Amino acid sequence: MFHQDNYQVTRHICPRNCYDSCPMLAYTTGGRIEKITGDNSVPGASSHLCAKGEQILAQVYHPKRILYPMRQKKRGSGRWHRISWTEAFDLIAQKIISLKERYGSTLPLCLNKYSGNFGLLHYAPEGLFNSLGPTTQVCGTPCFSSGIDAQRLDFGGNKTMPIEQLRYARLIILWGVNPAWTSIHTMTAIYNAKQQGAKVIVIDPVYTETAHKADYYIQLRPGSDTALAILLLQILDKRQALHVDEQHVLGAQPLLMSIRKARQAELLAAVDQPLATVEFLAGLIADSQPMHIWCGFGLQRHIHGGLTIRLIDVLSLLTGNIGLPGGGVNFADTGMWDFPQPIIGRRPDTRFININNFAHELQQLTDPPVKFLWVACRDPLRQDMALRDLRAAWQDLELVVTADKFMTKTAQMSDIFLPVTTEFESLDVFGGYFRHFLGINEPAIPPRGDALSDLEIARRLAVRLNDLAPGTSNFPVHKNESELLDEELPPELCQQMGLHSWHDLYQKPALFPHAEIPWQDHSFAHTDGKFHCCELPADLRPLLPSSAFPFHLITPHVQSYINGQNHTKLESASIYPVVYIHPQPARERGLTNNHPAIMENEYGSLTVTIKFCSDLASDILLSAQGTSRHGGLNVLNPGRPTDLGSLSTGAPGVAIYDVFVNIRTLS
Ligand SMILES: Nc1nc2c(c(=O)[nH]1)N[C@H]1C(S)=C(S)[C@@H](COP(=O)(O)OP(=O)(O)OC[C@H]3O[C@@H](n4cnc5c(=O)[nH]c(N)nc54)[C@H](O)[C@@H]3O)O[C@H]1N2
Ligand SMILES: Nc1nc2c(c(=O)[nH]1)N[C@H]1C(S)=C(S)[C@@H](COP(=O)(O)OP(=O)(O)OC[C@H]3O[C@@H](n4cnc5c(=O)[nH]c(N)nc54)[C@H](O)[C@@H]3O)O[C@H]1N2
Ligand SMILES: [Mo]
Repeated sequence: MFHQDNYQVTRHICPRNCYDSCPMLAYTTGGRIEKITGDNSVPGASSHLCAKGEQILAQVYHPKRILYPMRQKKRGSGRWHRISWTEAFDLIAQKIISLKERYGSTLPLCLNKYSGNFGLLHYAPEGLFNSLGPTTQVCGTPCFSSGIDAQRLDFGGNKTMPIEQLRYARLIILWGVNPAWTSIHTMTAIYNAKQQGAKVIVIDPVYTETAHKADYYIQLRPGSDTALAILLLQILDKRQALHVDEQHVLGAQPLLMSIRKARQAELLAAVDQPLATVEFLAGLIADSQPMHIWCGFGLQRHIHGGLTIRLIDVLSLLTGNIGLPGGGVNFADTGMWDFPQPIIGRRPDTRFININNFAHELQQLTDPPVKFLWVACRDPLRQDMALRDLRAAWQDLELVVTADKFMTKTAQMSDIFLPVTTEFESLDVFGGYFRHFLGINEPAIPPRGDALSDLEIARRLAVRLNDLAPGTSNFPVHKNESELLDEELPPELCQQMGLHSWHDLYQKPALFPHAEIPWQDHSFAHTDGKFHCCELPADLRPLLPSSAFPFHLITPHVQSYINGQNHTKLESASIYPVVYIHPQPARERGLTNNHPAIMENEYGSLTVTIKFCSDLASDILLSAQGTSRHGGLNVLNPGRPTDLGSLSTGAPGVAIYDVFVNIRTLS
């Protein structure tokens, strides 16, 4: 903290699930935060925040933020009344103890938590659950696990190059990523690279804002990137533009043999592109080094998502781009995963269920069933797959507790609401998964209302549990934030980041350990030191629309807020999801611009509002996730598993964009 003019200035870092993980400064006067800016005191950070950054302050003071614990008479009734923390903890503790007695097990207790705040101390709910005994918890991630596994299988690990390196790139391929919306600071680096002469290509079924800014745009069929990557490898192989360094690469020849055998006509049909387009792209790749490919998370939200990334890694390697400044393939950096995270208190007997298949796995658990659900940092009843089944599974839960800042869809179907602090009201440390920023969130203001941090909630509940039934929890209730951070960030780790201790983060943010040029010496992280090429499975066909459900439904991430977190904008949000459609198929179905329609498939149906968009392919419907007041897009989403993900996260990824629907008029 320091003082500037009349302000107390505190250091922060946006702890959301986002590529950019922006360091921030909060300016407080008279006990109220007046403004929040980017903190550019660490190299690469910006003084500007994104559109969602502007929502951050609005969230702290929004009139709809819930500041007191509450209890609901009947789930979904909206008949909430304020209770004290003592009452809340009593109700929860009694339930936990009685379930433990009834089932002779703590497995009926389930935690569903993910990415509302990825701060190190925000893993306290996991710690609390693990302190009770073996419980049921979610594993896996909807974001990026297929790609994480893919790169781990190829390189042996996951590293991103700092985006400033983009200035050395001659060709930048933005493949299934829309940074103009989801990572605006990378756009600045891309514009800089363009100014230095780099060409930018966007490959995306949707003509995104990023595509508008690119030199070239390829509108391919969703899920057909595997075919495109094979085509490119085929063409480059014929041109003798691929080079295999046997000393550092395993399995290249068998892969190339399969690639040579693949039928070009079938591949071209899959991508729905003329050969000339693919040849043009291959030509650019052959002639432009360094080439940088950014594989987005959107790219791998298809059943072959992992394989797609593996083939793109091979493309980059065999064209000699891995290890060059500005070259290589960025996806995600798991450097923060190497932190010890003792607060979690991991145990071998946790019953993990797939976060991407939560509804079905919940329904299948019988021995013992889940009866108590604690939701934190998530809104599954808006964002999860198989939403209809999740709503059904919910009925069997005896007590649902949601810890959040706002009355989310999930909170509306809970029995108890626990109000949590924002990143301006409690101490924590956080690091990203794409940029390498590590920063502190120091309290700028005291907790608003009765809000408590997730950590403080865990501590107080543990105390109450032990009052009622001694020995129920061994959560470290006597350690304060500072002591816990000492354990999270031990001296060896701090040393690697050039810090004496995490307290240095009060002075300025840092960078967690990372490579400037990943895999520069071609010494890969597998035990044999080699890059491991994938094999081509026999069946590579992407899922395609059918006559009953002739549209791909793509539901990407939106610009001005994150995921379903449109809390501060809900008032102005549309009631029904807005679905974009090309005017021609719309007219064929008698649909009118700006009018309601029914979108449906074998899993469900929902009312949407139609908007015409002539940029779209005629078999694609587009609707940004989380934008409407009613929500519900994911009733149509079965949550098909992707090919990879389990290796690193314990569960496969989810093919969020392999969804097929029909659309019709209301009557
Ligand atoms: N503003 C904002 N920023 C965010 C988020 C947010 O909600 N809002 N969410 C955060 C989170 S949790 C995540 S996971 C990331 C996601 O960030 P991104 O990786 O940018 O994610 P998506 O929006 O899922 O998809 C990106 C693009 O992939 C395209 N795409 C879909 N299918 C295919 C395909 O088959 N092939 C190709 N080539 N492209 C395809 C989509 O049309 C979309 O334009 O962003 C993070 N940052
Ligand atoms: N159709 C469709 N569905 C999708 C996706 C898609 O692209 N299309 N994307 C998927 C992806 S990649 C993701 S990551 C998920 C995201 O979906 P969710 O995992 O549900 O995440 P959010 O919508 O970001 O909600 C996080 C919640 O955490 C709360 N929160 C914020 N800070 C804190 C805190 O400190 N403590 C607590 N207890 N709560 C806090 C926020 O208020 C918010 O309500 O959605 C998935 N669902
Ligand atoms: Mo995500």
